[in-house]
Amino acid sequence: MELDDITISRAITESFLKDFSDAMEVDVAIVGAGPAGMTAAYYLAEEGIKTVIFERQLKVGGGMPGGGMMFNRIVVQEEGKKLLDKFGVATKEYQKGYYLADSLEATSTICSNTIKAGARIFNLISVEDVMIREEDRITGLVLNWSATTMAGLHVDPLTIRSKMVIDATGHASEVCHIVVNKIGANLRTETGGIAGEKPMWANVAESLIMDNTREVYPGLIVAGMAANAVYGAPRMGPIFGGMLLSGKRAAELVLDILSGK
Ligand code: 48F
Repeated sequence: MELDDITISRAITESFLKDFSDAMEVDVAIVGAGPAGMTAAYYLAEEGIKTVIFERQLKVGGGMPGGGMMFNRIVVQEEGKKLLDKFGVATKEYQKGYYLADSLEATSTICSNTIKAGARIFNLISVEDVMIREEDRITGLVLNWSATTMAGLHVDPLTIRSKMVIDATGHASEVCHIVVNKIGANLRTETGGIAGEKPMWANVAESLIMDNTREVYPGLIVAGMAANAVYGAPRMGPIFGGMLLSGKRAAELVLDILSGK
């Protein structure tokens, strides 16, 4: 068969634009394709919820592929191992209760499961603002190509509508910061603002993260490291069980809210 370059180009652009247009009205829009965001998307898509993730970087996985200080291994505890088992990621017991996984296998396998479950991931797109309607409820996201920001170009963004948004942006908790910067300290935290993450303490961080995974503003759930940053809990470094479990918890909260529970 003789290959036509233009057919290849059309296949890519037509298919992408169709999917991007379809993603403009979704049930759930997730910001960040780290472990928490992808796990949330997986559990939502599995339930037939129309879910999309926007990821700023070229790669997915956030802090997961880098493991601990570029040693490409991650550690999970017993509860986290159960989720890695479900995704089909191999683990090896290091000591009782500490399980090791290859960070690249974990990242790629969780990503593959997430897409195969029906969630769509758009990389290279940054969320730069939120859309607020209906009595101060978050109803969508404002997007731009990450490359426009990197190049310092003055290009106006585009907007998508979603019933719920999940902030899974990691340490930066960017969506929560956008809300506070734009409409004041109105988050469902003690002060209404962002408490900021505390120094490394894996044991405490991992135990607090589930409770910190909450609807922090109407229509906005905060998950993963962003949840601990917003509620003033410690960071935890390269143990990842809490990220996976927080993503799952975020999906459960969204399912409850969407079903009116
Ligand atoms: O940082 P990240 O992996 O967040 P997470 O899922 O997991 C945290 C761990 O990696 C690690 C840790 C574990 O113990 O503490 O830090 O909570 O993934 C967040 C993703 O969000 C993207 C960012 O590029 C990263 O891949 N991101 C951040 N801000 C935006 C964004 C934005 N405004 N628009 C799009 N993507």
